[in-house]
Amino acid sequence: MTDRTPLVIDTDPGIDDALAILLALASPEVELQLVTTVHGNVELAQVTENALRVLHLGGRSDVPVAAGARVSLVHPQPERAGHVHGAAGLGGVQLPPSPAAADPRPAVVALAELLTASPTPVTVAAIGPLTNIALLLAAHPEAAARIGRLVVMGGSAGRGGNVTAAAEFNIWSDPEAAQVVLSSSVPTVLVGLDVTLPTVLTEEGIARFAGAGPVGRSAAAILQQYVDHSRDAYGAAGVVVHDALALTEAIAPGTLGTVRRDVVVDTTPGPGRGQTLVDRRAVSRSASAVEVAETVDSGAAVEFLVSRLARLDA
Ligand SMILES: [Ca+2]
Repeated sequence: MTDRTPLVIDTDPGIDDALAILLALASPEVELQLVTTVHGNVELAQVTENALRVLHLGGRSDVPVAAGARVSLVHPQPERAGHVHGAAGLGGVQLPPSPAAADPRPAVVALAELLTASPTPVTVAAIGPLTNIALLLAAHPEAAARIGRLVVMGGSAGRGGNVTAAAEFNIWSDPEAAQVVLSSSVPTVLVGLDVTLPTVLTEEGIARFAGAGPVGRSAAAILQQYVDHSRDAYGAAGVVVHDALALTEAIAPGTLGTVRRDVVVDTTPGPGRGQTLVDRRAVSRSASAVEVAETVDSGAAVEFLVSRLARLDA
């Protein structure tokens, strides 16, 4: 028996996804039971391979990885993010292959089976496009109803977008799926650009876990291309690790200050496509309301991440 919260990560690794997975492995509050993959930063086969390799890096090739959706629900995702994450998704770093193969089950089946069998509520951290979670809601609603907490990295209430003027990457990659998920009654925390952009992992912070040992060193190597991109594109001395902040909230609920809001996703084909329209006029009482993360203690969140990652080599 364990009092650790069962955790599933639905992911498209991805540099900050890799960091998020390692953070979960370093955190005694949660027990990572399943990783499901989804198209997003790069193609599905590549993100699945990356997930296997990141788990192997963290010494946990026993955690099953189930591959999910190859494409968005309705429209093809217009653009991937290889220019940020490297063509293979892990910043040009070649991690050693895992001895494990992907789970033969489709992601949605693996997720439904885990949710149905779990004696305690499961936290699901969705840090890629929401295609798999929308499919779970459609195909296995009784299993989806057993999700204890769904922590989504995505969207923006007041900071505009990062892939278009209006939209954040994960939501823009599959707006129809996001609308399905954010209008469902699954208890959901939305971790958007409002809290991720101010939370910067500096090169000094990276150096702390890079110096802890081989796992930290590999994590830092994966981040290097992202650090370079951030410096060249934005003149920033550090990187925003969106997915790792969402994982911090999944691991330590209450890390972020949230307010219950009604959220609608723009699914029109126009310039607003993928925008999250967060109604901030009032606290919502609706059953489908979303806990929108609005405040963050960025220093504490970064310290949590850095100190946990340094433990991987302990
Ligand atoms: Ca991601």
